[in-house]
Amino acid sequence: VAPSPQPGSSSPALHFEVLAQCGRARAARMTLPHHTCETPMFMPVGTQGSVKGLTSQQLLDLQCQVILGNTYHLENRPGAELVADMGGLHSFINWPRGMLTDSGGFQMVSLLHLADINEEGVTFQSPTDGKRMLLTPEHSIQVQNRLGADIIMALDDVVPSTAADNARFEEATHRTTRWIDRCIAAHSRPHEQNLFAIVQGGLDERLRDISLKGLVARNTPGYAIGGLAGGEDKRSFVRVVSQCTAGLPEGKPRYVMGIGYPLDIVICSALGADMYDSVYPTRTARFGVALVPQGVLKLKNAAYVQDYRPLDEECGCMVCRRYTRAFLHPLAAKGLPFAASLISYHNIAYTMRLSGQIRRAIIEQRYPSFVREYVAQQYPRGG
Ligand code: PRF
Ligand code: ZN
Repeated sequence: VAPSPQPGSSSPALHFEVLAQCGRARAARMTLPHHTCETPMFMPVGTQGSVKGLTSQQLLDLQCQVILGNTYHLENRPGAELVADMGGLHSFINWPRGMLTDSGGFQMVSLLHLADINEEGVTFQSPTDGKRMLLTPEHSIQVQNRLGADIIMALDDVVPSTAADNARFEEATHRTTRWIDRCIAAHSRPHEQNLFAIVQGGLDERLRDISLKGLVARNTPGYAIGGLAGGEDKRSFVRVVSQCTAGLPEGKPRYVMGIGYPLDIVICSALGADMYDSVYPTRTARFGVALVPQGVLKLKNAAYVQDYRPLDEECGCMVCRRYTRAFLHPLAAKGLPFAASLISYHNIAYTMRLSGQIRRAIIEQRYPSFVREYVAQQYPRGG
């Protein structure tokens, strides 16, 4: 019997090929203008164009394939025009591999709390000079076209899941679909950059379905699942991701935005997601917290004063080969940038290694047992 063909797709600037499937989980290869990526993959976030505490050489050493930049932060400082004059984000930050920029709306809504959203766009007060600024779908795409990332994100109407009623979620769902048409029309570089649509709809099955149908009909090169990671309960989280991955095309990449807890990456991959991003590994490092297979180590804790083991015996990263928990403890306790930098390095190494293990388990058709072992390791008493 001939093997059944695996799903895939080709767009002018993205080629996606599923190499193996295990249940709903899949391992794929995604070719972008600047890099060929292996999925499932984790993408570290570099807000201002740099991943906090790490050099781009370190990100290369860590096998990072794509890093994130934020439209809003980069437009604010140094400005997209200046970045474009420097030859785009890749040469500005000296990063040869994949880049993805987020559209900016989510950052303004979540970080500033000053944003006011209407049909035209997102209005916010600039944190640098206090001026009122309007970010429209057209402006977000124009800025992202100037920055030149391999993947650019549609401007979506993101509702903070805590402070909203059903009518607001309904409005945001339909508006996100109307805005994707404005984003597509404004996108001037479809042969160099891939515009991804973002599924919204809160925790409501009917709204998620409306969003999925509307966006899938627009046939973008890839899709993101937005509106999650705001502290919703795990059952709702799993239900929404599951519904979205089931409703998205099999042959295109699926990106769950804002996901970085190791267990969430493991679970979303089981549901058929391919890409993740989060500040979690680097942010938690700045609080002195290291990711390990058993959970986390809070290095400020006095328990590590005489602990001469590496952070993670299984890791083998530059930090785990050179430094002990006892060495890192006082630096973390004092909140020194050096500690943040070393722990960030390890935490990214951990998350990258996890993605690789997930991928291998899928290819070797043993993902269900991998998930069971991973969960058992993190919750040894069944908690
Ligand atoms: N939309 C955009 N960026 C995001 C998200 C989203 O929903 C999330 C998840 N809430 C993280 N980053 N544009
Ligand atoms: Zn390590």
